[in-house]
Amino acid sequence: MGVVNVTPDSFSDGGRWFEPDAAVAHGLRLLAEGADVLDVGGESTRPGSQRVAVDEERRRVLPVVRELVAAGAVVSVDTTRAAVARDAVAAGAHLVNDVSGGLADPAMADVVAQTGVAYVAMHWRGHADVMDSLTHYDDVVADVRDELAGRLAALEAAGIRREQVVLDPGLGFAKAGRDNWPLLAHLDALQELGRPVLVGSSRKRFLGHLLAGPDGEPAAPTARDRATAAISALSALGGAWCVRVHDVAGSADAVRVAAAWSAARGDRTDAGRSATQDGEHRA
Ligand code: PMM
Repeated sequence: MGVVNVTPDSFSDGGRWFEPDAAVAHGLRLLAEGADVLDVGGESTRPGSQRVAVDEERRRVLPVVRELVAAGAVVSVDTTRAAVARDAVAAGAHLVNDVSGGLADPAMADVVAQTGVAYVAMHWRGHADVMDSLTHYDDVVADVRDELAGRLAALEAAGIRREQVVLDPGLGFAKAGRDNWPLLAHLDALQELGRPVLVGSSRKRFLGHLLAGPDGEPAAPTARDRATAAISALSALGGAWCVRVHDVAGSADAVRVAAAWSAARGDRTDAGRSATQDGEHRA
């Protein structure tokens, strides 16, 4: 899944693809580099960021969704708002990627149930302005799994079919840096919930700290792409269904390596299988 942020302020690429034409051209480049899905978002979730108005979010994402769909892409809309999700699906989006897992907007579940699209439910505890104060866990892997299990049950109770849902541990969202590694190392715990798992580690703060120089200064966001690709390979081997990344070329190679590796080991795995081949995105 390649990231197309139509925002002036996302933490790693804010402003670069803010004009619709630039965003579409970027999306097409990511497709050529091997993306199976393009994730179009109009609201930054960087720590501390403020919300954008719903009309502005619509104005940013809808033309880009429309054009990328017309170009034949499988498109996901990255939004926590039911109204934006509904309009994006009407514009042709195939997936709704909701970093709040339905918690930010009580109307989201209805839109997903009614449209029948695939739905990424990410682990979330609060908006970007407060999430860094919501990082207490007794056991981060068990707590995130249990909170996602609760979400899955609530989404089903709201009329969404289980088969529509993809789960995501929400790396960097209400997580201290150290919390992200056990979640990655124990993707199997999330898979116990019986749904495909999406991993979004790309360029995140915890990688900046991992790759800090001798002066302790975190590596810059674009200097985190090789580490992101390493996580893509390991996530694919760990059974992830999808990795959401800014630099598609590196992760597409990494996922191919993982697929060849597990094939040689004789695993039955989904690593390297295209999301567009199996129709899972249409659930
Ligand atoms: N991370 C970001 C945005 N959307 N969606 C999902 N499903 N999972 C993530 O981890 C995730 C996401 C933040 O990254 P960005 O600002 O670079 O888009």
